[in-house]
Amino acid sequence: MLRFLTAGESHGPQLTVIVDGFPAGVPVDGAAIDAHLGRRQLGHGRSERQKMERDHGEIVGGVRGGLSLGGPISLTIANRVWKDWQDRMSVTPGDLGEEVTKLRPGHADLAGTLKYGHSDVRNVLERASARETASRVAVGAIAGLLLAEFGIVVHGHTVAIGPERASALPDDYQTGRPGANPPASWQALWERVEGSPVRCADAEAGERMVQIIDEGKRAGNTWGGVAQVIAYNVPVGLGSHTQWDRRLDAALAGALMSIPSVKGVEVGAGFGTTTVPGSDVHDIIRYEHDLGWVRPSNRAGGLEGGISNGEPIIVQVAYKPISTMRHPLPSADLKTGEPVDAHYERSDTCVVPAGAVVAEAMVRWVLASALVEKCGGDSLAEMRRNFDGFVAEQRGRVPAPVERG
Ligand code: EPS
Repeated sequence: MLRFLTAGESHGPQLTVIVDGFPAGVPVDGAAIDAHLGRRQLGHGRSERQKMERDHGEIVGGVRGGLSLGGPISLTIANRVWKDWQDRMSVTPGDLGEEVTKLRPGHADLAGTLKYGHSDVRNVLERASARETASRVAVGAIAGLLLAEFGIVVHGHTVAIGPERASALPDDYQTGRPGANPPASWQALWERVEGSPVRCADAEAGERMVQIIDEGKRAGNTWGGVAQVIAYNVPVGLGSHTQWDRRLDAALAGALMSIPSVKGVEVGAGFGTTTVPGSDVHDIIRYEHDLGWVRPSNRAGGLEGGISNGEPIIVQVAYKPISTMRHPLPSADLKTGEPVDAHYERSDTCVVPAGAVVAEAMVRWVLASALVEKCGGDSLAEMRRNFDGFVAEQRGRVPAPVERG
């Protein structure tokens, strides 16, 4: 079983990650982890904090000679800002500076301080901060190293920021074809996404998104939006219909909902399936002898009965506009109950492009966990034997040619 834990505060010395149950013998490339950490720091509309950090994952356990050992992998990400926060974030008793008491609507401030009995909102906001998502991205990058061994690729991109929406990806990106999964043109499209200031494949929509973020920033306001994550080459058979907590769609939705700011998760055509009849929703099944099982559409998002069906896994994730605002909403003071403006230090105007990278990481994590469950996860060699055996068995289970005439 794969599991992970993260620890650390936004302005503490470091973030700490432990990934447990990771198979032995997987090549672990620190540069790949750092590349993903760097991608999370990008995006038009990010706060000044991203200029202060240069996230690097320092592997401090579980890897030797470039290969995973099968024991817990542990990794740290230093917070560069800590040098200016050592007194306020000190672990020993002393003067911790002025308490934060002006509650931010939409953040964990009120519920968290009441729940844990704190008098200083900082005791909650430090851990509730989306700085923690750097840890998730490191975890997702480690999971991605395992997925890559099986040809599974996962990409996230922005489909909407506020009211600005990108045009949908062409149909051939949404369905899987043996040998063309993802389609050959994916690389070029993906480079456009990586080069876009808002991680958007549609350049014109991307410009409008940049504009609306700038307007939001000038107004001291924030914008949410929607990211989409697509996973290609996911084999048939991850997850299970047999029990509620083994359904892969449920695991994906739970993992994605755990990302700060996320307020909705949609699988495939999702909410769109509710306004049209079933005949316009379900993906018809064909068998072609040269291609195998073929679906001309993928409204199911690669998931039927909680099991991956061999089509690309497609999910959309809705991010609310973040709740720390330069023009704060009316709120109340934790200690006096008096009306005050909400607390403001600094904030992002829009986190959707970074959110797409975090969502990608969580999808990688869930798929890697399901793959370990399916293939047995002590070592990469063991997984490969089981994976190859399972795929070969699937290939053998094809219908006999139909006699026509
Ligand atoms: C973030 C770091 C944080 C915030 C942001 C995300 O840094 P700081 O608290 O120093 O400004 O910029 O956190 C939030 C959006 C939030 O709501 O907490 C990061 O590294 O992603």
